[in-house]
Amino acid sequence: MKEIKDVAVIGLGYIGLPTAAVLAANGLNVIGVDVKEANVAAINRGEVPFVEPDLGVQVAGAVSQGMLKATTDTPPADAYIVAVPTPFNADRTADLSYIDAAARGIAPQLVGDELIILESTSPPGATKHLGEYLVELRPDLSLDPESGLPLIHVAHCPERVLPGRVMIELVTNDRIIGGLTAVAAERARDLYSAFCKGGMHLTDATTAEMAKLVENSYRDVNIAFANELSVISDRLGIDVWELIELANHHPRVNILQPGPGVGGHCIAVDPWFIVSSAPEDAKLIRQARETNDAKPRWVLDRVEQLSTGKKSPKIAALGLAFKANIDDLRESPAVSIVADLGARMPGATIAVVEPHVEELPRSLAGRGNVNLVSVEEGLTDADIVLLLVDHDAFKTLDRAVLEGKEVIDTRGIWR
Ligand code: SAJ
Repeated sequence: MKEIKDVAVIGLGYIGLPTAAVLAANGLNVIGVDVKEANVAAINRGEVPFVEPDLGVQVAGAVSQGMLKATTDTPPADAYIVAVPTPFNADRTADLSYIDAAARGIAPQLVGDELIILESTSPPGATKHLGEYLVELRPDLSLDPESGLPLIHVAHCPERVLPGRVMIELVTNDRIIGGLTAVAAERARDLYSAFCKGGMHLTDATTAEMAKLVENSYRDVNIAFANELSVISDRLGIDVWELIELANHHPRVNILQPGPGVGGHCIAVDPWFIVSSAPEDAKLIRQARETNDAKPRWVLDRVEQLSTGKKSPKIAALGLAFKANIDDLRESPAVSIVADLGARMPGATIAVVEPHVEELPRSLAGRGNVNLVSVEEGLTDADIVLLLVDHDAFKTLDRAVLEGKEVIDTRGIWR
């Protein structure tokens, strides 16, 4: 069996680049592949095209030692790690086109005995699809040990690292490794053991795919429960955060926190991959998505109620990121709430405060009644203060500045 010395990592984004850097730091010869030429050039200069603590040092070190290079063309390698996006289509089925494109790059380079690992979060069956597509492109190779043809080994190893802690969690988290065959899983485990200090749990590919989706769906369902409680509590005139805090004193209860909705590119997306693979059965998972997706609308309705009778209300919207203390605006409920407010209330002025960004995202930038301002400016003459993200900077605000204003605190930080 071939010893793995050269690894190609396809997709140098939030997961692929850290994985490439950590493999290179542990003695493997790594070639990173990406379609974005500017990112490839930056990485070859030892620079990182996005923010992730400690990643810059590792990339710079690996590049200067000649262990990490980036390119736009997939090279021959002993192992391939595919870490490309898996967004969803308009009908919420998974878009596997980036995985297919990666396969078309890999296929011509294969000679047999390579290990191909899919790391992208994927719907059940995607790893099998990748394996079958590779052998369709290369009928001289096989996945089947009985075939008599040279084999390729395909496995799924989903990433589960938390943005902001990627370089730590890559090393310390447990990993789930699902092979199309037992040999594929074992070979993937051997590769990850170069840097992974967590437990490595071997299974089949579909179970590994589902495990990742289930982790994020578990969180989504729990947050949906909290969001539903917040709507019920509002109707009953009670404080949902006190309610949850009290219930969580029970030794077997651990309810998460309500908010303005669920954002990010994982929890708001992954449950749909389960729903689309079993639409008749995934009732609770679908309902949780719908409950969380409905929360921004509920927040909007509350702002509108408080604005009734005011001719040109001044609204301060605090926070745009999808969660606290980060600059990531992807799938952020705060962004969609501000965009909808701007459209639904043309007479209102919306002062957005987001200390983690320098400019408004494109979806907000063109709106005449939405501006990015400092926290002082935003609060000075606001009629309504709408807290959307629990950034530390907002938690430490002097509450006196809120006096005399209508306050909607969607994260419960000013209770
Ligand atoms: N949120 C709430 N209430 C809560 C917790 C979170 O409303 O009590 C909201 C956040 O504000 C945010 C969204 O949920 O809008 C998601 O935030 P998150 O911190 O729960 O998760 P992500 O998306 O940053 O990262 C998740 C993690 N998954 C789990 O914790 C099970 C991470 O480990 C995964 O690697 C990541 O998804 C991924 O890439 O799939």
